[in-house]
Amino acid sequence: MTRLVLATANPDKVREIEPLLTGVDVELVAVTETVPEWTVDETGETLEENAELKARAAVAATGEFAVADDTGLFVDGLDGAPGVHSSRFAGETATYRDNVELLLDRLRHVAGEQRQAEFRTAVIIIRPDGIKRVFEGVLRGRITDSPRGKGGFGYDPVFEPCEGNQTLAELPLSLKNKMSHRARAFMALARFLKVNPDWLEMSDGSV
Ligand code: ITT
Repeated sequence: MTRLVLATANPDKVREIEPLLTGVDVELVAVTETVPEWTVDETGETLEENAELKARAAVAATGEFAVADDTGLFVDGLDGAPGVHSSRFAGETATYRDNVELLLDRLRHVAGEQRQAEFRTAVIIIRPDGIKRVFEGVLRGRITDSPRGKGGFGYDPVFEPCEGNQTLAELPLSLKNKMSHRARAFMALARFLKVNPDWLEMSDGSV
């Protein structure tokens, strides 16, 4: 079984992502389990660039296979904002609540189709020899007029997926974690690794 290092400082992500990789011959471990002081500056201009920065930093720190994800919320009526800046939309030290309040404020005169939005996740897996593969997951929905629900995190209380009339924060977490943008991107990775198991065996660039 190949160890696959998840480039995140958030240990909850391992629990969320592990079930999505069922049937793939990997053991998922958070990079901070091996290198506790691991950090990286997310200075990229796209989700893919940020995911690659994180994954490459994890390969550099561990010498192992690494995977990273980066997510943003793209709102149609805001020309795709907050996008790649979703975690610091309301400032460097913004809380989830600050970000949600700013989003609702920016949309207060925006109605109908312009409130449509999507979460996008980029997932990148990188081998110790530097070769990478990229996957994407998208969840479309709309931004509600006010927050609803206590589950999830981030923008979940104001995001209602197209299928249904509950926000992601009103859905059971187990259901959100099966249908989310992040789940879709990691399931695409899982499909790739199931079809190409050899990809995990070539690690030194000599083959
Ligand atoms: P890393 O340590 O893994 O980099 P991060 O905080 O940068 O974690 P993401 O790239 O996954 O997290 O997400 C960036 C922001 O997008 C995050 O701070 C949330 O505000 C928002 N977000 C991401 N996934 C979300 C989800 O499933 N539901 C609601 N908001 C989400």
